[in-house]
Amino acid sequence: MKKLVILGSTGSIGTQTLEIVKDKKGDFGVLALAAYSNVDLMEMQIREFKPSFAVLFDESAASKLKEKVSDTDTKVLSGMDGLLEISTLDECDMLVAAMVGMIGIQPTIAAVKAGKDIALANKETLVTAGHIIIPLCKENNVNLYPVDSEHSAIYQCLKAQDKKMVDKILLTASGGPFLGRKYDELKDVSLKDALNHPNWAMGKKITIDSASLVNKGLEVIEAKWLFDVDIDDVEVIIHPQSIIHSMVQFKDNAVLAQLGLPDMKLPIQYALYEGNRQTMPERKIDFFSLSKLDFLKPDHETFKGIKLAIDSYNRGYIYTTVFNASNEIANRFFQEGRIKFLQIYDIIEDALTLNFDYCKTPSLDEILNTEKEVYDYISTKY
Ligand code: MN3
Repeated sequence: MKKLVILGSTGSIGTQTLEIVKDKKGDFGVLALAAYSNVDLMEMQIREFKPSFAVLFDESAASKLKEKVSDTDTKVLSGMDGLLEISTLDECDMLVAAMVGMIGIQPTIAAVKAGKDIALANKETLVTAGHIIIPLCKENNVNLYPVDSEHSAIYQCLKAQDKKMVDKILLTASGGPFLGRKYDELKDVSLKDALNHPNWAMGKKITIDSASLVNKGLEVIEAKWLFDVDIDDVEVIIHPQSIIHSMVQFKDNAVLAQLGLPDMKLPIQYALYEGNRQTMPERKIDFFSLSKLDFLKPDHETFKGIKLAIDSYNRGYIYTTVFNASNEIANRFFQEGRIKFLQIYDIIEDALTLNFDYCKTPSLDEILNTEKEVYDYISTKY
């Protein structure tokens, strides 16, 4: 039985991970669960999965939870200390890193240092600290299994292939709910419009990131780190039907693709089983009901998310933190109704004018300090 520590258990990936744990009875045990502040769902998960530990990052939510589950054997912890403690538990076999945002960096690094395999859904971690995490994984013989659907697809396409013969990673993108619109047509889009993703049911943050294509920008950098390719060798292809989850083009011009209906269960399950196939009860593709598959070039003038990500990466790794941190804040401000959709780009562009020339390969402390500096800068200005 593989013992899991799940960071972000109340989110979209976390709850689907627990569904798989339930379906595959006996294959997995839940050692610890962590979430930001959702007391009620965490209580239900504790009662159902009986973890030894549960963490709520928010202190007051954690004390509420502590009272509610005082009749159980689950020990309740809080804050970053709690996350770090459960990520390095001796009995842990795999860390499912599915928290949203840069909060996942420290626990993920701690788990890697403790030699834990990682199922990685928290792309922000790799985007901002890939230059630290990837070498650290090699050093500690840690396997990193991508949960992001595109990266799982690429991982599957690369299996049993000669990595030296990779020509290009072809990263597909649905284009989100605003596909086909021009810049001026996005001025007054609402939160509800942005959350109306055509194909994928996901958490709010990533759904908005998909609408701005910032998510795809983050995924380009994520692919660069996961598959050790040049960032220019990752090409984004808009594929509105989300049937092809990504492709790899080889130097003999062969292209391998992974297809499936848009369903995160497959990439999650594939990661939990360390890249081994298992049965899946969900729906299968009916090729005869697919009328066509479309492929389009991204409109970088309207959706600046990809370009901003690549530019920040090329300027020095610290700017991936600036890019990501400013987007996290802008994304939250948009959810709170404080800014308009297109201001997400303005805020990122504004943050990227800050000067952090001191570090091309920042340390963890420099990343965390820069994150804080960007948060403060944006919060006081907007
Ligand atoms: Mn994705």
